[in-house]
Amino acid sequence: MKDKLIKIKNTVLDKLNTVNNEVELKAIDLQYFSRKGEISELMHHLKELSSEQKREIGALANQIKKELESKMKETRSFFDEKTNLNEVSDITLPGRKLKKGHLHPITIIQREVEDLFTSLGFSIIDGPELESDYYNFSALNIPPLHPARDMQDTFYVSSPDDKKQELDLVMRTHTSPVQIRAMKKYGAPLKVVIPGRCFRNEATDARHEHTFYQFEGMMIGENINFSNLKSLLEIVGKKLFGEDTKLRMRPKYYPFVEPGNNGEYTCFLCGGKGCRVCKNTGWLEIVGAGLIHPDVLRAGGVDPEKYSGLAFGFGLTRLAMLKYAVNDARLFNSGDLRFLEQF
Ligand code: FA5
Repeated sequence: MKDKLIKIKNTVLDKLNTVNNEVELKAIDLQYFSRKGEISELMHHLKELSSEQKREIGALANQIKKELESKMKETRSFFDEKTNLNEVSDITLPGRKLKKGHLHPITIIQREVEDLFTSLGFSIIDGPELESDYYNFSALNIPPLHPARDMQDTFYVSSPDDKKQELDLVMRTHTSPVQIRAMKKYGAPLKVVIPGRCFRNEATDARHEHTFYQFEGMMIGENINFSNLKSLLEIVGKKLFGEDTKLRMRPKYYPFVEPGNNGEYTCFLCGGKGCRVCKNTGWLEIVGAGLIHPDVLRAGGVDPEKYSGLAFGFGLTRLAMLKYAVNDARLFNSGDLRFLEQF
């Protein structure tokens, strides 16, 4: 009888593990668990046993019965759940539309400018956002205590090894430090663009964010001169703002270029007549640029006697503001979907 009980147990467990539907489950229920089922039948024969056997086999029979009933209950609730699910899903209903993500406006404009420069043979490279004081300032001719540091105050960070708190790491204030890194890594001649995020300690307003994007470019070769810079910036202006766009270059001091200048384009909105966007000047200040200072070439390991270079830096955030007529730079990092969903 003990063997029979164990055989029934194994058979029922096998069947419950492979049962496919409720009809098959019902059949198992009838065959084994009903009043006239195989388990009840077997229990019936208990009375024929000696009292000692009754105690032993009875206990085993009860334990097996409990175990099988619990497995039966579990299997039944599995099918019940399945049925419930089937009841609530109406396959004729139209599907729920999944919201599609899209590119951030600054990414859109970054890709547009990248496409232009790759078509002109430039490579796109990257650099660290947490930069050394040396690359961000000193190697670019901005030594400690140089007044140009005031224009680009930033967030100074101490590294765990910086026991003396020398604060030699900074959140980079511009993409220009990558000029030095690129020269050191690739040498000359070189044609690269460097899009990236920058940080400054600003009293923020509609035109100044603490976190913003720049787009740097540099070209080094033999006989690179100011005409190369001018024609390159002209091409960019026409691509970004239309064929009629004109460029004017006015002197501006940047310690890492000589001569340095500010590139301005005729306002794309009024065509140079003067309007709200260009503050009635007809011109939009878009890019800082110049010929790379010999000291900077040297810091990058490039011989200024043999090579010369040009460099420029656009504010991508400002470009996006102009292109999409956004009146506050702070909106780009706000994470506000009412703003972002418009692009
Ligand atoms: C620079 O950062 C230079 N590295 C650019 C450069 C590169 C000059 C190569 C010469 C050669 P400037 O500080 O002017 O320059 O910043 C360049 C642009 O970054 C600005 O014209 C502006 O569009 C953008 N910018 C600067 N600060 C902010 C800010 N707080 N918020 C938004 N955009 C900013």
